[in-house]
Amino acid sequence: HESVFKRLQDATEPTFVAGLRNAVADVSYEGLEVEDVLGRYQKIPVENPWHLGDVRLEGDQMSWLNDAGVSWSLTPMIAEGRLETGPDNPYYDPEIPRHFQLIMGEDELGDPNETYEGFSFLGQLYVLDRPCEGDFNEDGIVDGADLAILLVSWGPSESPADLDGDGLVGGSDLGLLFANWGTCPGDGGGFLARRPAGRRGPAIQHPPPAPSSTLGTEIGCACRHGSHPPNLVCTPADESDPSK
Ligand SMILES: [Ca+2]
Ligand SMILES: [Ca+2]
Repeated sequence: HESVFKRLQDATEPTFVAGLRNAVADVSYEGLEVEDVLGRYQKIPVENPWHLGDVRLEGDQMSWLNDAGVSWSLTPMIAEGRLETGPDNPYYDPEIPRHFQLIMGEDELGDPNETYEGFSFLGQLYVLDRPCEGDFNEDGIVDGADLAILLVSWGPSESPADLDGDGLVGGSDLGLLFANWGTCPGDGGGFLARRPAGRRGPAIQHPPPAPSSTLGTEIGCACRHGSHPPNLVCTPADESDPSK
């Protein structure tokens, strides 16, 4: 830990500090599972193909494969908050353990929450590139167009609009969509919201804009006070709303 603290002392870059603070703070990895860390990652910012890659699981073997085609094995130590690397890691140093330190997200007060965000490696943040929940038309923003798609699928459905996967497009999916309103990807909090504009998609706005007032109010009431599908009480406002 000595080297970590030395680097922490020397660190000035906010993202670096954020990553390291997770490493030294009392972060709970309870509930985090191997499946949660699988997927595609990107370093912020991406500067070369080593900064994009996938954490994969083939059989029992976890590995990292970057876009430069370089791969090394990982040993998941999820409960301890890290993926360990070994001698096949090009950065391997027998004197210094160089693992992927798992990073949990932060709430508005900067305290760790239970959302897995990515990992830090060699002091760099790699963020899990998770699909944008609620962005059904994949235009990089969750807005009225996506809401319209959800409303059309209301009821028992195998539509992608069934965000929580319970076989029903309903109020809980609506809640998830509103939770991601305007932002893509992420939860609108934590270091993800402070990251610079990425190579893909629009710059992340912080705080995310609220849903349009008319639409939001009507849908919100319908959602809170009854189980009626919102399209029974709401006009398709997003289509008639000139601001859309
Ligand atoms: Ca969209
Ligand atoms: Ca659902």
